[in-house]
Amino acid sequence: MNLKTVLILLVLALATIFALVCVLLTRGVKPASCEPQPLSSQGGKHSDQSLVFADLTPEEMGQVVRYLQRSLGVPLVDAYNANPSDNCIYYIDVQIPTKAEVLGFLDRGGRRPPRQALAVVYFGNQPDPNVTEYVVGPLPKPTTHQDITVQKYGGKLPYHRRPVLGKEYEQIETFLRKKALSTAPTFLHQVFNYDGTSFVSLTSAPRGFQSGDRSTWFALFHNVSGYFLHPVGLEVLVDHSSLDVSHWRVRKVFYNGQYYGDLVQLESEFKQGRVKVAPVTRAPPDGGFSSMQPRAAPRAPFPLQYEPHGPRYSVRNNQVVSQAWSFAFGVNVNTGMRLFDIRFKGERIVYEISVQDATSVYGSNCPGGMSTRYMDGSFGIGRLTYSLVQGVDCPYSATYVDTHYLVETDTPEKHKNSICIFEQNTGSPLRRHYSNLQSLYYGGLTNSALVLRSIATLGNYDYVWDFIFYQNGAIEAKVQATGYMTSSFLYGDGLDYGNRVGDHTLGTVHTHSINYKVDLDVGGVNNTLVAHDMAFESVQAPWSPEHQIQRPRLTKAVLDTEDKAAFRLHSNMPRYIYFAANSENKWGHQRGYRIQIISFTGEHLPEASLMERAISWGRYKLAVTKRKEEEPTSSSIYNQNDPWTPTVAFADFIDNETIVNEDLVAWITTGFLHIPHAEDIPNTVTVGNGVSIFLRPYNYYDIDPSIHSPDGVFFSREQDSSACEVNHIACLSKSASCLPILPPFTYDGFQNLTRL
Ligand SMILES: [Cu+2]
Repeated sequence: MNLKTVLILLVLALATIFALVCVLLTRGVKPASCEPQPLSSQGGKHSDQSLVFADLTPEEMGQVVRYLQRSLGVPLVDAYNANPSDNCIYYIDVQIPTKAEVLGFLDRGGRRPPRQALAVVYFGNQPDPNVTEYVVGPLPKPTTHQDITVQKYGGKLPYHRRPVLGKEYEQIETFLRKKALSTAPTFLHQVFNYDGTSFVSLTSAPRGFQSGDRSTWFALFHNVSGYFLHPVGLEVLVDHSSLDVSHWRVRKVFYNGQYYGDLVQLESEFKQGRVKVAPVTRAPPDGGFSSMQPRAAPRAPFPLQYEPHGPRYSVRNNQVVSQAWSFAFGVNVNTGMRLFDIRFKGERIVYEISVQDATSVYGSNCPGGMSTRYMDGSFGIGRLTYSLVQGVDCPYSATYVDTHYLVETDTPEKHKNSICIFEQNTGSPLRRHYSNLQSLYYGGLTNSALVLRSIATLGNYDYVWDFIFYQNGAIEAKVQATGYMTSSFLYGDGLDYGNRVGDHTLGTVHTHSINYKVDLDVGGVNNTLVAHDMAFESVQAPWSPEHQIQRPRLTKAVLDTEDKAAFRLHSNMPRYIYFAANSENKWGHQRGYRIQIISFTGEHLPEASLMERAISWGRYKLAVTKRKEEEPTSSSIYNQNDPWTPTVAFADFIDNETIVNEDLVAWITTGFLHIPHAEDIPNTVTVGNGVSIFLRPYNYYDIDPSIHSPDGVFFSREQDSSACEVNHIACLSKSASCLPILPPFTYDGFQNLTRL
């Protein structure tokens, strides 16, 4: 055996040993220290009391449907198949009991409030078509229903305000294909090589200029993957206001900058050679530049997080509990995430924080684009919350929870794994100090935060909704936008309305505005709003009066009325605004929680606009009002299709009531301007497209509560920082040296969908 052979054998032997070790490790042979510890040793406890906030179960939804079918005394069609002239159940959601009832139950040993549902019914098959809202209860076996429409909205809900059903969109699509486009065969064939199926349409909204209108511009796109980026330049205004589908009409047609009465006229003028044509080559089925197919093969896996001893939080029913935090969560069909009874170390800080609406106002020189003011709550931020992909949408090992909805069908729909919960190590310190003066030591705390997330897909784009709970008692509500932009056909002065991002594609300028309801209860239900800021004062130096000092000084004010507590977007807002309790901390300061807003909003819509009142929450970056059961939301699903007579006009909430020592609610608007650019292709990225609000303790405690976190680290020069007893991080190489046992990848997000 020569030296070369010996070396080869040695290498082979080493490789075999290495492979064996790898196999053992990947098969899950691991030190015992990797086993999850029981949660009882981690802190908080679950309570079934939080079920008072729970979303309806599929069984409860079924009970309500059957009760309504039995009890309404009119024929009900399954909304999935309903014509505008039918009666149908639009949606069913939980009716959260009043705050007084809930607090009586949670805090004062009162009875459990009866469980009730809210059922929204379209009555198209009546002499006076309308939408009616019922409270149905008690669950699980309902015996009564009460019409609350007039009490809730101050009047009946005219039928024209109703959100458009999937069935109605389908009927419009059929109308476009069979009745409208079929009248321009030469034009469509010669310009687009249209084959009867190669277009898809995208709705705009609102749908007209005045109450009662239901005329929608539908922009046509090539039917390929990522079609939002493939406008063909043809848009059709469909009047679908009649409850009789056969009476629907085309009111206007737009093509490449020119307007026509209908497609018949467009066809005729085309044949006479009077139409300025801009042919668009059809993209490949994968969309070409709009395809989301990765352009590179995967290489080494991306970094993963794992929990060496298993999760340090627990999810049971609708409640999350961690060492320091607990809260109840749910999803409103329309508005999306809602959290209740948020407690830090057992003390309630927030009664409710919930998304209220998300709007986008577009500019364009095409009619669909220029008239689009989407109010996403009307399309259903909650119901459009779909299955999350482990490892991309949330950490691979997050806890995933299903949600159920009953919307536009009599059968509950399950969205599997559509909420995720995880504890995230941000990889940076929450606080730290290295001391090199006087004595040598280090103290620090890893910034590990508990996160609740869902992602809603509203047509073209996706909103990532996060609620983040930090170890210092702070809460962050964060929203990030991603997904496809929507686009207009590029012609003429299009570049005044956005950037060109494709051969014929204009990325159109638009706003994103989001409104949150934050019902803080700081040290009790009744709070006062206080502002602190800083102003410079000029003073003579006491020791040298001939010299001036520009000295920052605190300014303090109690904002005692709703008007003083409503801050317009462009007004100066004190930099520190907080909800103050009736109690003081050890240092004699009112205990408080501060509201801090990270936002880049601009004007939401000029107030001269006849539809501005429908989104008048957008006037204010922050408005604090006295909490009222009659003012549960800042927006309404009925505002989208009749913004000219808004069903809920937030501006009316601000009527200068006194808000000293009252139960207060903060309505917070955040958002940003989006001028789509080349790098929004194929998708808008979350980086830089996120905004958030923070709720942070302000003299609420006597000291930063994170000092009590068991994650803290401290060692001095005199100590052996590599010793486990001194520094628990030094144990990691032993206690966390195992491989995480990852569950297999699964995805059920394409099942159970009732309609695309
Ligand atoms: Cu955008």
